[in-house]
Order: sequence, then structure tokens, then C-alpha cells
Amino acid sequence: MKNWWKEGIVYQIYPRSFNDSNNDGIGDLQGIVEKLDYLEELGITILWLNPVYASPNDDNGYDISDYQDIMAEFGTMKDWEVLLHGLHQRGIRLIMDLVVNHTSDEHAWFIESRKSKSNPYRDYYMWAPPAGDGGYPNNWQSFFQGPAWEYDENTGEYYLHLFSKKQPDLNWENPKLRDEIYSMMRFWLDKGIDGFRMDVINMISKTPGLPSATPEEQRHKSTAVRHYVNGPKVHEYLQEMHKQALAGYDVMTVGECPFVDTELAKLYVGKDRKELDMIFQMEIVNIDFDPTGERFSVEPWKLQDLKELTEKWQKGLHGVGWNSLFWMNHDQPRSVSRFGNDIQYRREAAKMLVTYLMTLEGTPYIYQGEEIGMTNYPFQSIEEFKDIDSVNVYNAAVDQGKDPEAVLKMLCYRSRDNARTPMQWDDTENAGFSQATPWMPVNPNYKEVNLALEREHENSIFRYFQEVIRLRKNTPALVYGSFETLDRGNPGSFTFIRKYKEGKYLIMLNFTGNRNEVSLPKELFEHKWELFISNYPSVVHKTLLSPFEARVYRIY
Ligand code: TEU
Ligand code: CA
Repeated sequence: MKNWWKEGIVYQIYPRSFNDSNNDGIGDLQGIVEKLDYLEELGITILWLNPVYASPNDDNGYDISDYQDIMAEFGTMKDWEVLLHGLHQRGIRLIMDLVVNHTSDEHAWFIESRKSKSNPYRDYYMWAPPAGDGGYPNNWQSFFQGPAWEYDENTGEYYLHLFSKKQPDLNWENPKLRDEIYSMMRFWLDKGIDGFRMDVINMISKTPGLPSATPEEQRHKSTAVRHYVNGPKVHEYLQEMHKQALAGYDVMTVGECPFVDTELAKLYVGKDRKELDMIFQMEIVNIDFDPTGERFSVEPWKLQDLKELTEKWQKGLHGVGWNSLFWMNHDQPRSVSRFGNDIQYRREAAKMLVTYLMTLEGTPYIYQGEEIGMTNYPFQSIEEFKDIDSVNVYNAAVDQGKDPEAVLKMLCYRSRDNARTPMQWDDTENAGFSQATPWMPVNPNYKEVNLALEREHENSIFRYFQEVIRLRKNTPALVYGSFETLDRGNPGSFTFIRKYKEGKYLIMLNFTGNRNEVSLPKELFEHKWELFISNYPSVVHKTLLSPFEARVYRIY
């Protein structure tokens, strides 16, 4: 079935780093309002806003202290309403972040919960007594390093936190808690939002009894987490959420789901399951993880893996569910630095990468700054990192005796902070983001990498984004068509066919800085080829790709 969220193109805004309207160094809602015409001009149709709720910002808004209030630094509920109205006026829908695996420890529920074992809110969270030896209740590990349990003196028990100590996990076994969440969701839906991006939504159900991972399971991250990821009741809860909160609203949902393959994905997004519309699967962006599934060492990624994973997801969900397509988000390094080239071929690579997103089945997501080819930040010392995840990883590694320089080098490549430096609007002070010192430093390359320059540049990344977005919107085959890989063994390029009622499209993408010869079936050359888009001024030869070249042809 066709619908708006399948045909939509999402732009993700990390409000803290997008645009600062009142010059306190922090991006805000009015800052986004100032840029609404820009979003319309780019051509996107859906905006995903990272959390803007009240929060002490231990994890930049993913630690929420009040779900129904706006973070003071970002503005007021009135500002938020102005934003929603301005978006809708321009035909852009709004997707809000929903963070309900955990709250902040400063949320009223948790303040109550920790008061006593008999407090009415005690069961809103996951409390457990010390183990027999007085230690942690089990061996679960926090995604932000160290044990996932924190001892609370007051009642002599531990609470679970899969993320930071200031992000206690909610207890979804409790029906009262679930009702509160559904009614909070309806609060936002009734304000007129168009959907939710659900944070680590596949972690809300934990194995009853909270058993430890066995030594065998601990050998790989994907099995070490099995008692708190894709838990036994997760589908039951999502179906209930659908029924109690979402049904009856014309909205889209996308669940962030680490550790999910296509088989599991079908349970989350299967057409008739009434759970989620799509998920963010992590297999592609985890392509450079080490063999134990850990993200904090770096393995060079292989194009062959990217091709296989793309095919697996394209074919796996075709006709069954719906994909999401993304190279990055606020948790990932800059896509052009990681999957492309951020020096000699920065422009070509940024364009090639977005061509991939706009020519596959699924809903494409662009992260702020991708449309101007923003790059990773040249971090020099650990003091420059703000992200709790990066800082904790550094401290843990150094405690374990690892070489601080090596850890720093790894973080330069991997840190989430790479995505969180301010948006580069122009070449004025602080890249036009703010007149005050920004909360995160601006990338020193802002004089060469900024929107104002991009608009004028003859080889503009921004204009190419507009063009390829327009192509996507006008070409149902690129949204709904079938997928077939060609020249599978080619080590440097990725070529595929999308086929649908109105036609057949050939997409050719060179992922390297070398020329690449593509081998295509003879039969193709018997047809007329029409070039729809390309990131080079002219085609040298049909089967020869220049560095990071991207082309889309229609084949008649
Ligand atoms: O991320 C979930 C998640 O799995 C991350 O911890 C991931 O492992 C890490 O960012 C490296 O990629 C979500 C949010 O997107 C993230 O920003 C939050 O910090 C986290 O949940 C906790 O809410
Ligand atoms: Ca501000």
C-alpha cells in the first residue's frame, strides 16, 4: 500500500546544534523556525526532531525529566507550537522523539520511586536487591560502560540503567506505567504531530528473573544483551501501544532497534503486525565493528559487506515491511568521512552517498549538515569531547591500561560528537550558528564547508541534494520498485536495478577514489538509456565510473 511516509524524505535536526536564535550558544526552537524556508527549499517532507523535552542533559535530552514540557534552553511550548504550525504550513510533517525505555533520575516518577520500597511509584522502575555476595544483581553491562546497576543507599537496592546512571530503566511490566506512557503519547498526538521516532524501543522488555548472561553469551555483544534486547514481551507491548495510543491517528512510527536482523525486523514492521511502520536497523552502520560486535575498535569496512547487507534488507522486507535508509544520525560519525572521502573527493562522495539513499526502497533520512558535506571534527584532546558515551569510553579504556593516544584516535573516528558540532551556515564567526561561543566548537573547516558557499558553488552539494530529492519524489520506481544487484563481484562500485510498473532504473555508484569499470549484462545495451542524474558534468563512458561517481539512468 502506498502512503505518505513511504514517499516522504526525512530531515533530522539535532536542535542543540542547528541554529541559535537568542545567542546563548545553544541551538533552539526559534532557531529552527528561522530556517523553515530552508527546509522547504531543500525539498524534505518530514522533520525528525531529537528530544526537546525538559531534561538535565546528562545525555543531551535522552534523559527526560518531564515528557510534557519543553527544555528551557530550547524555548517554550508556544515556540514549539509555532514550529509545528510553520512546518505544516509548508507541507512538512513533524516526528517527535519518544524516549520511553528510561527517564531521567530527575523525573518526578523516579524521585518518588527511590523514596521507599512501598512508594506507589516504586514499581515504575527496575529495582533489585543486592546479590547473595552483596554485589550487583546480575552481570548486565551499561551501553555507556560499567555495570548496568546503581546502588541506592536509601532503600539498600540497585536500580537498572542500560544507559547512564542518570537514565533509570522504566518497568514495562507495570500496567500503570504503560498507561501513563500511552496517555503521554496521545497528549502529543492530539497536539497534531505526525509520528514518533522511538528510542531503543526494542529494549523495553527484560527477561523475567533478570538472569545474567553466561560466559558463552558474553563472547559476543549480540548475545551478551539478549536478556534486555528484543525481550519476551516486546511485541506484546508494541501491539498494545499501537492499540492504546496510535490507532486512529494518521502517523508514522520508526523504532530504533539495535541487534535486529531481517527475520526479527519482520516481526516489528510486518504489514499486519500492528507494531511499527519501520525500524532503524544497525547492521549497515555497524559495518566497521570488531568481530566481537564492539564498536570501540575500528575495522575497515568492506564494500562487499555493504552490498550484501543492502541486498539482504532490500529483498528481505520487499512486500513484507518497510525499510529506513540512513548513513548517519546524531550517534554516528559524519557519513562523508566514514563511507566517502572528506578531502579530495568530498563533493563527489557526499553526492554519491545521498544517491544511494534516494534510490533504494525505504524512507530516506538525511542528517543536518549532510546536505553540505560536513565532515568529522579534528579533535586534539579528550577535553574537547562533550558526549557522555565518548568520555566514559575514554575513561574506561584508560583505566584498563590502554594507550590514551590510541583511544583518542579511535574516538576521532567513532565519537558521536562528530555529528554534534554546530551546523555550518556561512563563513562568518561561529559559522553563522550563533553570535556567542557555541556549546560545541565549530569545525575549523567552516570557511570552506558552509551552506552560503555551497549555494554559489558550481559543483554544489546542496543543489545536488535538491535535484536528487526531486527525482526521488517524481519517480515511484525508486520508492516502490524491486531491487536487483548487478556486477556483484565488483570491488569498487555498487550497481543495481530498480524496476516498477512505469519503468526500469539503473543506479551506478563508485565507492572509491579510483576509476572503476563496471561490467553489465549485454542485454542492457540493446535498450535506450536516459541519464536522469549524475554528479559529474559529463559521462566519459557508459561503463566507466570516475572517482565516487554516481549515475541514475532510466532504461527503456
Ligand atoms: O541510542 C541507542 C544506542 O544503542 C546508542 O547507545 C548507541 O549504542 C551509541 O549511540 C553508539 O552508536 C539511543 C539514542 O540515539 C542515543 O543518542 C541515546 O544516547 C541512547 O539511545 C539512550 O537514550
Ligand atoms: Ca539559544
